[in-house]
Amino acid sequence: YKAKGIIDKTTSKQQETPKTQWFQNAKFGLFIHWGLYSILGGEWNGKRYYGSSEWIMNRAKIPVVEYSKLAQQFNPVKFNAAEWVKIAKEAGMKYIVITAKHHDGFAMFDSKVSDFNIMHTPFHRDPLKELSVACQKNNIKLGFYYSQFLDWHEPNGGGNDWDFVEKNKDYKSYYQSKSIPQIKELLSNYGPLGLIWFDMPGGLSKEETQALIDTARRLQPNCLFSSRVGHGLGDFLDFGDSEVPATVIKEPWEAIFTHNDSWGYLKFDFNFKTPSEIIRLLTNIVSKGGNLMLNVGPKADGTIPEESIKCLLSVGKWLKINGKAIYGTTYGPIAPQPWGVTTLKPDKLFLHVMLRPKNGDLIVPGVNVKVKKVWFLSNMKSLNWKQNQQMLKVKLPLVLPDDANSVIVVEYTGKISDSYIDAP
Ligand code: H79
Repeated sequence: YKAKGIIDKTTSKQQETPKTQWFQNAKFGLFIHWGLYSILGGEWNGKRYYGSSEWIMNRAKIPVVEYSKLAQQFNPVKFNAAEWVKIAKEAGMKYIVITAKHHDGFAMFDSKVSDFNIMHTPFHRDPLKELSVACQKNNIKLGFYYSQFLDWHEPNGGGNDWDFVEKNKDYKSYYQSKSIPQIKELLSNYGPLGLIWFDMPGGLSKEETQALIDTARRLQPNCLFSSRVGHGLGDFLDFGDSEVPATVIKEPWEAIFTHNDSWGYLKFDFNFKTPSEIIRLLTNIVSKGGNLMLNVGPKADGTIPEESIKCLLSVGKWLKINGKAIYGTTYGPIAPQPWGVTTLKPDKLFLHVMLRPKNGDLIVPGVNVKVKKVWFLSNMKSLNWKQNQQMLKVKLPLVLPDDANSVIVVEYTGKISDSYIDAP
């Protein structure tokens, strides 16, 4: 799904500090897909379904009555909210978004609206409540993914054409009886939320979508809503799943990627991205002004796969050293170069060197400000440089401090020109 159009900024304009400020400074978030599908891990009746495991009910056309039985065995006794939040924190992530309800219709929280929820499992605990407590303690923003239109459990919800007949459905009654009441529960019972992550719009006109947002805003004026609420509405932009836009986007935006090839836990998928790949992905996204929300798929026992934890902690190590060039920056004013990309703070330009030029000369075009000093962020070592009207040239050592991304700080005075605006 692609976000269309641009977001409604009228509310943020009225405020001194835009309410999207925290989001734009955050840069790195954790996405968590966790639900009944985590029990199956991509396998149903001995058949394996590669790819998005949270889609298994749809892909295997599992009848509602069959799928619902999974609730009787959901018991993630190893779930520990504090541990998950600690992992996110150590990874350098500033927000967490977890599936409150995915397309399968199962509420991972205590809902009075529908019994198809986690309190009606042997687990009998509300993990979203536990996460909200742990997030508040650790100063991490919490957001909920909520599938507002697709709901394969409900006769009038979108998407299930194997139990129900799509053309007979009354989507409005589904919104009125489940979707909107559950969104209200999420906005009322879990403290202040950073955002609601809507996905896959449908069944509502623009006016009705606006009314839904208005209802939600009355409950939490500062909560952000993702653009996948539909009709060009929402507070920040999401593009397609695993999609990075080609160039700088100046509106608040986020790219979502998953650690392997599935959002939900997929027991036979070990195609995990390496820490270097994540660091470079994050860097490229931040240089275009966006956030990376990286997804993991916890198992049905409540643990995050070991591969994901290891990778996250490794990315966190890099961020501990290089975070100054990521958090609170704006997009790079210099177009991408063969060696890498840039990010910006008012008096510092950060060069993210991901590929060392063979001759060791790092050419940075378009630096039309007075350079004062150039050094490696990680070890503070000064670098030799020369500047003329066309470029800044930095002499690199034979070996760079970091394999994935060695950040160079360029301290300058003056106002650097924005090549995305000023370019002919
Ligand atoms: O929650 C994750 C996905 O389940 C959800 N968005 C992310 C964040 C999503 N909903 N819809 N889609 C993604 C697009 C649908 C893609 C599909 Fe397929 C292609 C559905 C059927 C074919 C991918 C492949 C999913 C199942 C098989």
